Amino acid sequence: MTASSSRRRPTAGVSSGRPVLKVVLPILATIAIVAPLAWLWQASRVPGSYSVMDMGYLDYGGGAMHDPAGGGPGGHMQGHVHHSEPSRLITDLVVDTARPADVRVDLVARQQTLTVGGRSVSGFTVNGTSPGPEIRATQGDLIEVHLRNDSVADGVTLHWHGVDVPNAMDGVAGVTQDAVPIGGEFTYRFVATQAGSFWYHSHQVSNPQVAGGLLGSLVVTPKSGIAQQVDVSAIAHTYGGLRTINGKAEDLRVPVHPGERVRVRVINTDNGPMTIWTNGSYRLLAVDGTDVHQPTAVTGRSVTLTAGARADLEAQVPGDGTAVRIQLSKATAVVIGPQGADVPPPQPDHDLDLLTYGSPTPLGFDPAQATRRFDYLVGRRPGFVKGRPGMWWSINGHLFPNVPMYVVREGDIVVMHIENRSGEVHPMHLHGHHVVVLARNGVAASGSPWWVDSLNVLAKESYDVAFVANNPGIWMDHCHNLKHAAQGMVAHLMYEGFDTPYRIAGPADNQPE
Ligand SMILES: [Cu+2]
Repeated sequence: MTASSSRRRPTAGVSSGRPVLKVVLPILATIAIVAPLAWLWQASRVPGSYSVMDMGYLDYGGGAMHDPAGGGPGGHMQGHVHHSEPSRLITDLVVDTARPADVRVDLVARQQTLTVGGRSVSGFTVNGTSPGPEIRATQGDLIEVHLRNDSVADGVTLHWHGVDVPNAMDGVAGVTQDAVPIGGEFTYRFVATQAGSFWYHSHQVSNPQVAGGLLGSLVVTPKSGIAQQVDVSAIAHTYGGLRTINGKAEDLRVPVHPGERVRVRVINTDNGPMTIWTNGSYRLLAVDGTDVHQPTAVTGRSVTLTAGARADLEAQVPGDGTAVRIQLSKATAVVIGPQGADVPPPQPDHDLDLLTYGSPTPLGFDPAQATRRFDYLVGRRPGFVKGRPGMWWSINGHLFPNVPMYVVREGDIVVMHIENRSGEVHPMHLHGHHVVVLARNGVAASGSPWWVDSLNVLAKESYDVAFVANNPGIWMDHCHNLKHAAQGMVAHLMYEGFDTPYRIAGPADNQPE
């Protein structure tokens, strides 16, 4: 029956229909493949100018939602928060304008050729050098930095890495300010509430500008001073493939008398983690500007310093006329004491584990009382970012810009689960806050509270971190391998009720990554 009817039909229709199908079917098949790709491509594109407030979708972390209609997984650029009350602009988030500055610094940014290790490298300077001048302040000081852009074509900003500044001073182009054009100026004012080792760098077109040396150190000492006789900063930076300390492709020699103690502030300004080790014993006094509680003497262990992170090491020069050698990689070292110690000591097989180093002391808040719990799951998958096809970093399965916008309220206790399923290491950096590590791979921290602003998350590792939402504004929460950030590994933490007048791209051509 079926056969005969199908045999009859051809005479009626197929002789004329077959050529049509031959044309239509491949077209339909092509559309079936291309249409979703075109949609994905379209969804990955970012407008010529946009607010970060419109990025991705709102993630309330299980906490209170101001406007349920505005939440949930939205699509492309659908995440804008609709407030029933007018939101405050982050430009209001500044220190007391009537308070005079205690430390005042003028910084001039220039785009120029650097000479590193006898080689010419195109880069950037601050006040004519790279790194720029070290800013030193005493805890509690109001620091005022006057930035002028002399010749950086793409514009510049200054971000105070590790300093929990008021949001309007965070220096992120397109989020907290416009990029400063050639001839333009910007004044940063913030109080150095925390003593420790920090650094500043541009957050406009940050990957080339930071790699090119638009950076410097910021050291805040306690009012009571420090216990060590010598205090030295060592900025580890790679210029055009050359490893340097404080801009020089050679060992940093610090003359110190036998028996004296020295504090070495190592600042990793590169995109990848570095390993530090010594020929003797040391104590790790502070991590990311926060003191370790009761740090013990360490021998035969290296310290891993992730991109953007700082480690304050204390070493004592032996009384026998030898020197201490602190390797900041195989190529460069800080040599403390008399001449000698010219041979790099062997690199230890094991790392100092900050999950267990030092002794516990109260955190000042209870993470078990968390009011928000977020996931920051880093993966890698094919797709489109900014209209370009490729293998891209994903956050909770989403590609930039359709990534989570983490929403908090002031006073929230926040727990974040960071998990790295991307196959590569990521230095995770939350602006405006320090987070404390609760656990790594599910193993609870048992040493000193391990406070960080830059966290080395290896492939297949997971971390649970916690913080108190005590610094309102809109804050980047991104990978500090700035190449990865430029590839879209950027999300934001926003406080409900705040908005920014600045735009990514736009007339100032703001490009924070
Ligand atoms: Cu990364």
